[in-house]
Amino acid sequence: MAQKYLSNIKKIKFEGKKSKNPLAFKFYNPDEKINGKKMKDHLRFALAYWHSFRGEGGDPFGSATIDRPWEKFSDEIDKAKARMDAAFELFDILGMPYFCFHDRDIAPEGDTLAETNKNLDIIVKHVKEHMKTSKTKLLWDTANLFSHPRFMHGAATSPDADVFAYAAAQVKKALEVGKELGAENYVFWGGREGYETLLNNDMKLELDNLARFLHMACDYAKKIKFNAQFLIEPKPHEPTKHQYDFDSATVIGFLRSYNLMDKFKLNIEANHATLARHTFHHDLRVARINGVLGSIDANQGDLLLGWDTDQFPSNIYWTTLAMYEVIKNGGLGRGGLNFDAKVRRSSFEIEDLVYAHISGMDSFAKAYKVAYNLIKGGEIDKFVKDRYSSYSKGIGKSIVSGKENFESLEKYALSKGEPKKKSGRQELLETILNSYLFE
Ligand code: XUL
Ligand code: CO
Repeated sequence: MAQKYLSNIKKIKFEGKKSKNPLAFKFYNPDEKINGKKMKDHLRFALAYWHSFRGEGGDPFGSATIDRPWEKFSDEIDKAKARMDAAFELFDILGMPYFCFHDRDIAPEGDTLAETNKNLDIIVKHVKEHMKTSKTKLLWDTANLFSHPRFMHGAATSPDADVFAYAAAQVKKALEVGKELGAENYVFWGGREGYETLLNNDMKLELDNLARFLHMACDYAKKIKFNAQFLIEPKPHEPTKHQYDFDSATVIGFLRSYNLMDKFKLNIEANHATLARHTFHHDLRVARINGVLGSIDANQGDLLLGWDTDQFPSNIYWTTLAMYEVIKNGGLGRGGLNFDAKVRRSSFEIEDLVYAHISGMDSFAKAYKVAYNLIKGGEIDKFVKDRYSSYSKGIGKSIVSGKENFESLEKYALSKGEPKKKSGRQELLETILNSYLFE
């Protein structure tokens, strides 16, 4: 594809860790084989259209700092097409296997829903043209059910049934778009599904309606034969004070209560986990052990700041622990690593977008290797196995196989006396992890 907007940037190549070229990968070698597959097929990186192509660098204290050359058109459809052209140039430069978008990121909202859908159709056609020649595919799409004022009280959990209906119509269209563009997943992030005060809130009805909405989405996807993996993305707060999809554990409880567990997996975002006062690692683990680790929004927060800073991931310690869970999960299946991350307001140049993605891709590639070696080395697994070994013999085996009760255990405890203390060896284990990181 002829480069129009990013013509001064060449394709990013792998040059290895000794390279000092800022426009090269140091660890991400897409075709390198590890653990039976190519790096690019393990990592399945995606670019988040909303941050990289709609982010303008504004914050509550200041206006936009980012001024892209493709934003020069006055007609909104021309502008939307130009953005998409620039995006496919960047995908090519980065060798980005996937991208993700909200419906309203890619096409402008019209005066009516019908007009909005028409705008979307025009841009979807344009995307399809690009996808004919591009290697980049759609990891997931989603519907923006939070920006427009109509959704100020929520969408599927709005107190107004007309808003529920509007949101249903919007998701119906987004599912059709996903099918049209071959999306491998479809994401439901709760937007404004939550509350500000319980004084005006019927929580039971709102949660029942959210479940009704999700069931309807599943039914419609089945009807149109859209076979994407459905994902729910937990977040504890922001924009609402309390988001219903608080964290992995809460969402799993919700899915179980409403008979949706076999229809959904989770899309875990690092910065959302930390906002819930969990580590990224924790929320991935909870999803994994419940069989619902589906995909990842790859970013990082700043632990000194209490909001969703959506930074590009560069902390190798965190990415390694994340990859540990992914490998233990047997990979991400149809999911991937979507850079739901934005360049800082002061990183306003196009090159910054490229550096940011290189940093993220390298941070996960290095992490994958470290985590793979750590698992292969086996010290952690062996330690954990030994730590719980009392459950594979004697009384422990009998507890696990359901043969004991409180009376039998009292008898055992009375005869056995004080249990022996054993160290958890946290510091040793942290040193072992470091030895793989510094290898
Ligand atoms: C918001 C967020 C969303 C979802 C998609 O915090 O992460 O961008 O990923 O709606
Ligand atoms: Co996200």
